[in-house]
Amino acid sequence: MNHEKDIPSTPTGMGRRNFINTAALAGLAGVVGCTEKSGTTTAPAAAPAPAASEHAVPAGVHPKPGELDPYYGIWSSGHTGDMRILGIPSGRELLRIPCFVPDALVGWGITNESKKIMGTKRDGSLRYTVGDTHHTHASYKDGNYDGRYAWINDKINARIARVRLDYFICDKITDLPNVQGFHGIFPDKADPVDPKINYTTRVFCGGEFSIPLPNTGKDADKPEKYHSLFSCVDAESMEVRWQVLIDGNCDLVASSYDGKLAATNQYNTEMGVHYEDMMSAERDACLFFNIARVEQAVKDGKFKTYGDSKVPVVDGTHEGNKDAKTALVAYVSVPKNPHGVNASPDAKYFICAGKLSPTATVIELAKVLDWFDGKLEKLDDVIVAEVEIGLGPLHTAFDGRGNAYTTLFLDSQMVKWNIEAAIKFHAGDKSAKYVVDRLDVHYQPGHVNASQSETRAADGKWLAVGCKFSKDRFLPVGPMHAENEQIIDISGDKMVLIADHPVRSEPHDFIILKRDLLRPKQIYDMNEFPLAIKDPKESGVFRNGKKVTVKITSQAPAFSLREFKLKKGDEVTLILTNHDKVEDLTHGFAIPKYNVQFVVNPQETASVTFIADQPGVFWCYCTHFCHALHLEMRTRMIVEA
Ligand code: RUQ
Ligand code: CUA
Ligand code: CA
Repeated sequence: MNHEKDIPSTPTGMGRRNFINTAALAGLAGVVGCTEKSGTTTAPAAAPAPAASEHAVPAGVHPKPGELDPYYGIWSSGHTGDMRILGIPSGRELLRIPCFVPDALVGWGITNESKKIMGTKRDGSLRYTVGDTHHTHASYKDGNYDGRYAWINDKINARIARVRLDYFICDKITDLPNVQGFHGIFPDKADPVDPKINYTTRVFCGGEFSIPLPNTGKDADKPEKYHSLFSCVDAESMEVRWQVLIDGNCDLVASSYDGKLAATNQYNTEMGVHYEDMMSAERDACLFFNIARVEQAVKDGKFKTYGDSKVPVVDGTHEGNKDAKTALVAYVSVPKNPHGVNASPDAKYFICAGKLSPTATVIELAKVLDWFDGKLEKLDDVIVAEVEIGLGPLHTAFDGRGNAYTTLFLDSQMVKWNIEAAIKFHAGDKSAKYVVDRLDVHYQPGHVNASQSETRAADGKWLAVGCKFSKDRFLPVGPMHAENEQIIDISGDKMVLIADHPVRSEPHDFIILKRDLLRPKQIYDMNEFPLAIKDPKESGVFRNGKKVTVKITSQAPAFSLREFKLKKGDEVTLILTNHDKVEDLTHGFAIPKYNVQFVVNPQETASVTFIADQPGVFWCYCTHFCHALHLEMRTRMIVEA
């Protein structure tokens, strides 16, 4: 650190910066809602944030026309319920992948193929049309992304979706049984037992809201019945492998590089069912799951099931886990209502941010394993640092050079701090200056991630900060504001704010990965679609009583059928295969008054089923501009009365 003089030493005895107790929560709520930025804090004077204009914009931030971004960003979208793909560092949005919610552009929730993935009720309508995606992570191999899959949560309906990263489409959605408020998600990075499996085979999911188990409506007033489940989903089959019943709740999730440990931070050890109750204790917990032991317990038949679910549920409660040598779960005490648990790229530490405590807690994984082995007597000794970093710390990213970057929601700042220095400070060396830099962001950051952050290949180039409030940073467009994702250059000692970009509300977590880790295909393989119409000559109307199949192909600028005839009341399944093989040659298919619209990408097949209940002539037309004769690309659907 060559700029130590600029940075004040770690503050001690800052009254306002001590743990925020319940009495201070009114103030917390105020700061969230108002435009004033932590004006009352006596924050350790951060080095003044340089105005972006003082710095030359490094080459490559805004790609020149035709240039590509060096990184993909995989973004959650919050309550728009989709996944977004961005180019980083430009922040250009390239794609939205509908997962949990319908999407008119591509016909997600309209085609039979997408409805099958989303799930339907008996009458064929969608089970759910809302979603809330917060956390997305991609599959690993050898500690880095392998470009197979990404997973994303739906907090509202406790579903996990998988996205294939070859085609950037959602291919499976699984319900987590007996879970409400499914929040954090993290794939494992290796198998705890078989060292040959050095890639993701499990995805861990945290259930945030405790509910009575089973949730029958009878036990609302029996606190002892309320529990949360930590779930493990098979990465390939997407079936729920097992769940762990815990005391308190889960929030976010992390996994270790050796596959032996997964963790969840927990803000409601109080098991409060009212807002105030959840903040009554000074400390909460970060739970560590011993994955090999959990799976052994399942194998040994030491589990229960709840309600209709067949998923084995093992006992991870305090009561059942007192003896370290047999414990499945370790409850590590961390300060008040922690948020975020993040794994450092050197594979040594998990970091829990304090949220209602101005601290970050560093937990050494080797010591957690020692505790499980009976070699460490006091579980508290797994904590190697608990240091003050600023107000409202939430999420942490890493640069691969030993530094952590934590969002300070209340301070509207990013703080860069050095993990080994923090450990030294905690051990008693008060001269260890662990805070390296502070930078104001705009405003109130929630999530943060750095390029390749939670991989062994963390490269310390870019930091993206998900600011929850944009306030005055963009042209005003009425009451609903875009959020502000800020791009910060972290390649030097000081963080440098490079760019703002607006995002439609409201993304949470995201990852940033080198573009060559993904190998997307831009044309489908026709064989992936069982209904593919391989030869345009197979097109036609095929009747079986009232059930009618219409087979059509598209090839710019025409559909294979110029018209097709139906009778009122027919149950129609229309199958469309796009025979174009040219990259980017997508066609659309819309049927007026029938609420049908979808696209077929090159070599893709999609189908829709509907009742021909309105007689008349309906011009089905291509919605996706494909050719000079795009407007002429139509076919007549004639429904006879
Ligand atoms: S959690 S700030 Cu899902 Cu932090 Cu979003
Ligand atoms: Cu085909 Cu437009
Ligand atoms: Ca609490």
